[in-house]
Amino acid sequence: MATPYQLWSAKGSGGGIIEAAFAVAGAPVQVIDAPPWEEGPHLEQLRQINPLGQVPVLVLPDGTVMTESGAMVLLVGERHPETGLVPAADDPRRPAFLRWLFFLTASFYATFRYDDYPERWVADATAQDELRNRIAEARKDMLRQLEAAAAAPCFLGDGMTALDLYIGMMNRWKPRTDWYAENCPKLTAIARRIEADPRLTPIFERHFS
Ligand SMILES: N[C@@H](CCC(=O)N[C@@H](CS)C(=O)NCC(=O)O)C(=O)O
Repeated sequence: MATPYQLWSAKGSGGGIIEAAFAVAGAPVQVIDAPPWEEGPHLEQLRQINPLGQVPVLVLPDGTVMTESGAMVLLVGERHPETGLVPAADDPRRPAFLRWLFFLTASFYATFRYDDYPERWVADATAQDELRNRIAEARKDMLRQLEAAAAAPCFLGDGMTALDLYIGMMNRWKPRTDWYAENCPKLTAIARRIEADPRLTPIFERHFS
């Protein structure tokens, strides 16, 4: 039997986005639970394949290691073009897709590294609170930008793309579902649609039960 794709992931993490991409592609992936926030022998193994100690990490059937969820969804989408997860180079939605994929990963997702672990960046407790609060506000500003740019029923209009998978999963993260429902109705509608997709509902149930 061919070596499967291996996904190092953790409950509630961005690994769920990659699992969702594989589910849409109908392609098998072996999920390895490696929560970076829990002590255990998996931590050293995780750091060996990703020195940042983060999940998700995708190990390809040929042994190539990929970090960065944005790179992974591009790969899955390109290897499974029939999914429409990644609009093709000549698709008019392509520039917006690339823009918002990088916004979601490089600007938005990246913030969690700082306010989940403020003690890594500043020693003083007051400074840690300030860092947490400022990042929380910056994150809400970014979500308002996303809300203004969102179409319906999917982020780019018709046709689910990888952006919708991010929006679905991130809806459960800070500032949490209730804030989204109150402030970002379009993102909320996209997230609900994604969670209700029968290919994806089991992933959400596993990640958020
Ligand atoms: N840029 C990375 C971010 C990954 C990330 O922040 N992962 C979180 C879990 S959702 C993590 O592993 N946090 C632990 C840490 O940063 O130490 C990506 O897009 O994959």
